Amino acid sequence: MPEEPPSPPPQPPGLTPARDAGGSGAVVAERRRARTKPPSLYQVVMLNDDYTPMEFVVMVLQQYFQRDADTATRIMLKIHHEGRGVCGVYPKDIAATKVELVLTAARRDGHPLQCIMEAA
Ligand code: TYC
Repeated sequence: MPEEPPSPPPQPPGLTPARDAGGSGAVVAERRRARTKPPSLYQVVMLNDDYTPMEFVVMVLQQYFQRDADTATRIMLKIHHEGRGVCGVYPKDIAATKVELVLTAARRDGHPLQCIMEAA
């Protein structure tokens, strides 16, 4: 019965055996570009309105975006004065979850706060 040819040894990710250019039988590993791309990032943006209390926005920034009180206040005031502000930058599914959490909390408390995500 014919025997199977031996399979090449497994390679760590990112490495591939090079051709035996020198004919010496030596096998070297070449580095390849990693096949996985980093996840695309989205910024979660909050929009100003005339009705949502400032304290609620500061609480949202602290609770859902892990901002300390000073940073949360600064971001809230930026939104208040400029119309919009970035709460944070995240991979797509995390950004979508944060938008959902903010909108749910705002509607629960009866505020018209708007929160969107956009490609960073
Ligand atoms: N403009 C609101 C007020 O004066 C405060 C506010 C800030 C609302 C940021 C929304 O995303 C917002 N009460």
